[in-house]
Amino acid sequence: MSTGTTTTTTTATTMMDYYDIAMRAPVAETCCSVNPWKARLALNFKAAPYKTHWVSLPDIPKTRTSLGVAPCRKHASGAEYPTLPVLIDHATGSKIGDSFEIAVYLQKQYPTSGAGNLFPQDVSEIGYTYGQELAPWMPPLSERNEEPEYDDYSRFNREVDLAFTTHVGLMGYFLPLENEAAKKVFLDRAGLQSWEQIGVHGEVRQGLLNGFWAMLNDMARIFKRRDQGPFILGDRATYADLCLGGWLFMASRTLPKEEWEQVITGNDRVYGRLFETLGKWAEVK
Ligand SMILES: N[C@@H](CCC(=O)N[C@@H](CS)C(=O)NCC(=O)O)C(=O)O
Repeated sequence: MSTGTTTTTTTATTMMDYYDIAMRAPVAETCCSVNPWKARLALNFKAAPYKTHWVSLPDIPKTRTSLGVAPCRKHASGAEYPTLPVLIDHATGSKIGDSFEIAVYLQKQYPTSGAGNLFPQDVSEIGYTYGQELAPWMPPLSERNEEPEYDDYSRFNREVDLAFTTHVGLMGYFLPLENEAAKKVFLDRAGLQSWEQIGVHGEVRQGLLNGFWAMLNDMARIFKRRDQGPFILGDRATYADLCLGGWLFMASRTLPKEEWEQVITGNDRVYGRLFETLGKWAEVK
């Protein structure tokens, strides 16, 4: 007779399905979408078993619909903006379509998995704010959940997103998009005809770069609170590092070489050391 005991596990053992945006082959070397990178770093941090499904950019809306995951972002027009990543955990029947929610889910469901707690301490003390909203023509960031779990991390994530998204024009032209159909999605959205028009060159680039360097320089103060790194709070990684890491992975794969070199060598190498250390959770599976 069954004793009626149930087996619970706090570590992930069932293969999950993970959805990221396909770039040009070899995709493991080119994938560069920031929010999927944040979730990938979290999945690897938690040593979760998962398989990545690469979705062509124009197919994101129908993929998200077929998975039954409602969009969590809107375009500036107010129209729904279906995005990736999405994570499906068959062990619990959970479907999660937002990188922050994925990290929270992994922590709640699998508290002791992998490298441990993604949210080990309050990070409101980091106190970082970018202090500027996005230009009105840019797709707004996802609305923050009113009362999110780990509110301090959610706020930090939003400020980092504001800081980098403001300068994302430096990277857009260099996205290693899969094909013309993927480029057309961006061109149609921006009302442009040729990929060249996406590029930011010359004096305009210099102006945006000046803002980018100033932003990175100011943001570097978040590292000044501890004696040694490589993480924001010292020798222990938190999800805050992974939020910043998502942007560093995108920048590493899209910025022209000399600009990327400046990111990782500048500011006492705080970004360079963080990026290198996060490499241990950067495997593309
Ligand atoms: N709040 C969402 C935002 C996700 C998001 O914006 N994803 C972008 C890639 S980083 C996307 O899917 N873009 C698709 C497109 O531009 O068509 C999250 O954190 O997952």
